[in-house]
Amino acid sequence: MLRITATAFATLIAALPAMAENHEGHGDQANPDMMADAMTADIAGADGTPHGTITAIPTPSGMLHVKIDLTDVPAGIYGAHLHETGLCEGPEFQSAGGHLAGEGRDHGVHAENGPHLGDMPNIHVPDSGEVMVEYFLPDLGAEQIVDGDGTAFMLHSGQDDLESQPSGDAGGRMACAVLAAAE
Ligand SMILES: [Cu+2]
Repeated sequence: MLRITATAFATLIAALPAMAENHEGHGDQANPDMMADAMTADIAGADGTPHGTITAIPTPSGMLHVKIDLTDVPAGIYGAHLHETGLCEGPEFQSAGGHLAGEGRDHGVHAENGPHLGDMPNIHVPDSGEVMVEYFLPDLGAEQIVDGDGTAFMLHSGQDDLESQPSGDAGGRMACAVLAAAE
């Protein structure tokens, strides 16, 4: 028992200088911590009802790791996207603009030039009203999330057909979260 503890302690001590060095190493980039930091935001309906959280984590692979933890949502199948403007103004949430699309790209994985950078699979919410999902979004880094207009997460009131332009015929905008605020 004592031996295991001592080994763990030694490992921690050995790791400390490396961690410190890493932090300093980031200093010469324009936005040192932005690249690696997770962004977490509260998801809310137009009336302010909380519906959970979204966390977006830029990764060294160039993919954005997204975790969505939904609460208090009626059972159903809902489209989910990242939208181009980080502004959630009810009741329609039109302030969030269209999808975070990417140059020359169409909506949906079933479209020839799809998907948009911010397209995600539909979220299937069970009777409990709670579900947690994780997605990987290719070619999406921190610089596209934290741009001048910011980025919003949008949960729609209908199912995304993953093909119709420009937004998958996913119905209205049910809940929104500001991942990075519009400047
Ligand atoms: Cu959308």
